[in-house]
Amino acid sequence: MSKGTKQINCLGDWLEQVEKIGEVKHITAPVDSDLELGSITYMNGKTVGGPTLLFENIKGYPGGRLLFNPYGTSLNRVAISIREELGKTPIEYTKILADKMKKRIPPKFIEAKDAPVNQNIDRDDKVNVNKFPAPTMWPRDGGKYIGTADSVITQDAVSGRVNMGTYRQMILNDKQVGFYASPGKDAVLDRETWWKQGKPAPVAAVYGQDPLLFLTSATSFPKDVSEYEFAGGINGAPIEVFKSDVTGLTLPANAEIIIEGFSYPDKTCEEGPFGEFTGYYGRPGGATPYIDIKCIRYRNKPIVTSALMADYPSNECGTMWAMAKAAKIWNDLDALGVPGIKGVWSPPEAAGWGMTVVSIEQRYAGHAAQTMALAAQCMGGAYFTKYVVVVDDDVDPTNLAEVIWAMVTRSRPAQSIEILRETWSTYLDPSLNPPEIRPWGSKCLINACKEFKNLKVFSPRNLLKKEMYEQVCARWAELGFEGKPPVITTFEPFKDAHIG
Ligand SMILES: Cc1cc2nc3c(=O)[nH]c(=O)nc-3n(C[C@H](O)[C@H](O)[C@H](O)COP(=O)(O)O)c2cc1C
Ligand SMILES: [Mn+2]
Repeated sequence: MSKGTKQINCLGDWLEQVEKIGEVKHITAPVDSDLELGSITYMNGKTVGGPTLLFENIKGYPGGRLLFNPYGTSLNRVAISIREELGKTPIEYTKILADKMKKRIPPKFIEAKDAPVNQNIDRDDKVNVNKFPAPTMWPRDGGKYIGTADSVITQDAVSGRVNMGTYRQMILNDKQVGFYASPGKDAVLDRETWWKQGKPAPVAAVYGQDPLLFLTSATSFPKDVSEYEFAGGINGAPIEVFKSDVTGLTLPANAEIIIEGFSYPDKTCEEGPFGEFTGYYGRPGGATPYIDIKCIRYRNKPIVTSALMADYPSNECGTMWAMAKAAKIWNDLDALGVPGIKGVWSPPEAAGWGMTVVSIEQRYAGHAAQTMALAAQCMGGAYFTKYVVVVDDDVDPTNLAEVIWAMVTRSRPAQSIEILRETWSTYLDPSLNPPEIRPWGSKCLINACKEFKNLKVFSPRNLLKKEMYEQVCARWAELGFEGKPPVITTFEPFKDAHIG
């Protein structure tokens, strides 16, 4: 955290800072949780960089508050979450986040009684998850979703490692919520470790957490390390936690709401459908484990966080998800020793995680092909992603227009494209039909770099001479243009290039 800026410990601290930059819109008019909350969020999301919405008057939930799409498409709100100053480029933030992800700080345990989330504790008969506002977002949704922008906490029964992941929860009744998780995710592997021992799996879901915990929950970190440690590393200080007397789980002390209970292998519910991050309803509703809630902890006047899944730009699987994924892939490529990586991006336009772009300074024959193969299958990049594009370092991977231009001018489809088959995907991919073939996916790898073996004969780019660019910049106002001249960073390399 930079000097003079208050440390963020909870959602309230984060909101205070986001409020200062004018990116929280308070909605005090009465709004219905049934479709209206979601529709307003979808329409607000159409403005790229628009505010997060704090609903303060939800019909049927007196005093209830709900924060919809904390991140959306705002780079500023990601910057605040990763404790950075505003004003940097997406690639600069991605690199900063990648570096911060390399640090790990274990959480700090405090007494349960000192945890703000324990201001109110409802146990057993008193449990009623319906006291908190939860939206039905889309017309075909199977029910009200209380958990979307959440952190679900599970533990490996054997190693004891505590996991945090973002998983959806549909309300079934006052004391039960669905627990949908895709195959291969840590929460699925964790719950199976308990079930294998013949025990119920302890599970907690946090609504209204520090958005940094939401970011780390939504990122694919190594399976044997707790996300608490990565969150601490990014935070620059340990995350405050306490040990639950109900499930034994390690829970975030400063959350707004935590539900906790147990999940059983032989107890399932009809869950979904749910309008998902792809912009489509996922698989038809199906048998899903659920959480039997034993305890609900909450602050006074808590805020529920919610994520709308939609087509871009209204998708909460947007800038945050894209940047966290890109940062993780960058670190994975570094760890594998791939040289010359200039930038990694996962365009939020591509359903958050559908595409990866890596820019490299090509150093040797096969470098580009190697980069795209590893970016496609490393832990940070393998899930769902269908298109992996590698571009040269004069192309900004965060600028889709530049990426597409590189694809059409530098790749040769017959030579530059590889297909990977039967890869890690999801039941939520609408293109996998009939649905029985899910969750296997495939990936298209596109080498959109200038062919390394033909670099010497590759047509030079039309580039400005640096001196002429600077001259025009200096005369910009005199020439009658308003505002600043465009920023251009790549120039004609030959000083004495003959013009005319
Ligand atoms: C808003 C949002 C909602 C998500 N919902 C789900 C979900 O319902 N099921 C799922 O399997 N993954 C979901 N994900 C993706 C996982 O959170 C993500 O893959 C994460 O890395 C899982 O972490 P883990 O494997 O450490 O538990 C969601 C991600 C976001 C950003
Ligand atoms: Mn994990």
